[in-house]
Amino acid sequence: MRDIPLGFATRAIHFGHDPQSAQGALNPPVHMTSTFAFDTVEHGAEMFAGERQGYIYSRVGNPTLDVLERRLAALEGAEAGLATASGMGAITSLLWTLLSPGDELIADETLYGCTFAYLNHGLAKFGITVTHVDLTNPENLARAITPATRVVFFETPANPNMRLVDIAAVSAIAHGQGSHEQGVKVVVDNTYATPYLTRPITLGADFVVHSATKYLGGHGDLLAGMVLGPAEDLMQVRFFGLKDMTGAVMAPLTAMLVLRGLKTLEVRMERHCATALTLARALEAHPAVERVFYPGLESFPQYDLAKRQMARPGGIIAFELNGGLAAGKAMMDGLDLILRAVSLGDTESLIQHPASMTHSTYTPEERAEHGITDGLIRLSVGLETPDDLMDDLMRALDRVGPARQAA
Ligand code: 3LM
Repeated sequence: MRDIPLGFATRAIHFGHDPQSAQGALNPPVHMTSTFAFDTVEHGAEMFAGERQGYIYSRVGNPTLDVLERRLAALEGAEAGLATASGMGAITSLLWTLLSPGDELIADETLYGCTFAYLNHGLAKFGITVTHVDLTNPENLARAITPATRVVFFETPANPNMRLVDIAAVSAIAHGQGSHEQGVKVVVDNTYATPYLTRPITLGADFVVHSATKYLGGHGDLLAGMVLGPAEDLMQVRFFGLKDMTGAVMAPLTAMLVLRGLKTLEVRMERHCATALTLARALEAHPAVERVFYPGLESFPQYDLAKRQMARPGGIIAFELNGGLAAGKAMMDGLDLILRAVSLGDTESLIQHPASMTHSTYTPEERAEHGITDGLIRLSVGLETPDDLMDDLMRALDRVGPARQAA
């Protein structure tokens, strides 16, 4: 191997698999097995005791998942990775490992709906204090950390309103001020950005979680999650959080599909981002649109941070119409090509209404407090011909009016 670092796409295609170890097969074999036979009883016992390397049972490890875990770790700049059955499986397996009753978790104000529910309705039930802090100003974290704080958790960009958090600034504060002897761990949900746009661990974060259901898989045909972080910590997540607490294990066939998705992550993200910027500009110029939240627009409140922290501004746009929710519903129902569906990061463009769909796990009061307005619309820009998406969107907007002036 060359000793100069390999590029992102090269790692996404090759890292962690040598065809010569698999009879020349370009793709890693899919190990469809639940269990693994031991040479001798003694070897099996040594593996259980952690004194011998090897596979035991696919809830603990599987060679196909291994390739994916090592490959995504290489893309995120992490020591190790862990594959899970879904994004929620990744978040729950990690946090059940890091937290105990009496501990505090500090989270940003805006989070994906089921993450919010898990923290506030789940963890909180088991004696863990969940405190929401506006992390768009990192100084707020310095004021909020207490001796009980163990974890800081955020998304950037956040689902669904696109707010950003400065990963380097928040990590510096978390690591400098945690009075707990083990320090405050920073966990970043990197689902929206993907490692192609942002690598939180290289900016100081301790762990990254993903819904690999989204851009990493990329084709809307699977549910998957990933945790990335220090190898020793991930061993604990594997042998406790995943093995005993959630059992949220990724299937080998899913690992193969995520590996296939990763191969084209760079070219897909380039196209998602280019089309999203074009659509965001057109939305901003349309008289029916009140506000557009897209990190690539000069009007975006954190435009400078976006330029510093993201290689490109991403493939998701959030916006509100002048006519509020009623106009938004009429506009979404008027679309012919863009599909009304939750999820994101797929080849198909998907549009949805967070308040009644992905973020309906919040009460209306909670949504108001956490920056999720009723009129907000989320568009995940797909890989269709950009002009077709533009036509569909503009036609639907013109119908709810006021229409654009003829050129
Ligand atoms: C959605 N999001 O449409 P899974 N973290 C983030 C996410 O966006 C998601 C998860 C974790 C959506 C799913 S809503 C019913 C559909 C930032 C998922 C959870 O467990 O793989 O779905 O990931 O916004």
